Amino acid sequence: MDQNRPILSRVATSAPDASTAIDRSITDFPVATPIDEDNYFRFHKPPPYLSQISNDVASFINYNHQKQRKVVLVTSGGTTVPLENNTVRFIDNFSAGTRGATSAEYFLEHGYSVIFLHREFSLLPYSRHFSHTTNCLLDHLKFSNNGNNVEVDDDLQKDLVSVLKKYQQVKNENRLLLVPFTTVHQYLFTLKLIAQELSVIGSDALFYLAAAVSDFFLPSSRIPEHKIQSHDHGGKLVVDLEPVPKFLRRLVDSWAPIAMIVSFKLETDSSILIKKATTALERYNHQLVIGNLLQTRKTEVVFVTPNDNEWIKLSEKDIENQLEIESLIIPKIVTLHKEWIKSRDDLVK
Ligand code: PAZ
Repeated sequence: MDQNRPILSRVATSAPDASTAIDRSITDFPVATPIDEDNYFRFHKPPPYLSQISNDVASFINYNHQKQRKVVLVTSGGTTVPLENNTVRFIDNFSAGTRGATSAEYFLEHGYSVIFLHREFSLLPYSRHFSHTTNCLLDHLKFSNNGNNVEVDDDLQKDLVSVLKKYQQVKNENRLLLVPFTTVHQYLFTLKLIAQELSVIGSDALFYLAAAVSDFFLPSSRIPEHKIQSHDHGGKLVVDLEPVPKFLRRLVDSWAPIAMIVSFKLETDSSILIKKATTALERYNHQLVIGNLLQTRKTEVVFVTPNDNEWIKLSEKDIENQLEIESLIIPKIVTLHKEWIKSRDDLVK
């Protein structure tokens, strides 16, 4: 048998069947008001580990600010909505965290320090190159020294050396902080906390919100403690969810009012993408919405600003050369962030 043959069937079960993809043309929920914020954070218990994250984030920001580095918060991966307190079942979404993990690497290459708020066990910067689905490391190792040591195959040496060098440098310079979440609830509490910590560095902070955050959730007052039994409701499970308050407006207005904020808008229907992205920009009053379609998100995105829609697309050649679209997105954002900082500085002169 061929030793190098992968043991994983390389089919993509998460690729959507367009005809069954969801249609999100329904009207958006109202933005969160200070009262919604108050109620949400008052009636839901904060995750027990929040104070530890607070310390880690505060010292990371402080250290990097002293080094005069800009700090970007990259959110990545999908949030879950638990249906039970002792969670056996939960609602999830498709996001693997590719956009977030890839973007984080390009921000690091551009000198930023990165707080990576990610779904636990989703893709991470650097290690993503050798994840179980892309390039399983075990498939590229061989024994040496009579089976007492292992070596990496020649074909992976170059890539591994290059990724490892970047990873170690970033670690040595203390420029990457990984902060996990699983549920939408943990995500919101942690986002608020990090935003408030980042407000200390004003316009040097950048928010790059690429996580796929649930639109619906089950309030804690209605979550059963134990596993729902199949006979509980006459054999049927009817789930009645509430809309997640739209906290982006609170982030812009109150949590980090001087930072630059970039959000993503995902749709499946190309005919509504620009309209939804433009509406988001108007409602939340931030600096940039990047629109993308589920089906083409790895090869094209659109930058939607108050005056302009600019498409960024990989060419056939780029795709052949395995160029990542984030290598085109991030330099543009770095430029916009510089302009943002300058405009804020000019305001106070
Ligand atoms: O994680 P991934 O690379 O598979 O997908 C990235 C994405 C589509 C979740 C992201 O680009 C995005 O659009 N995030 C925002 C989703 C939303 O509209 O809430």
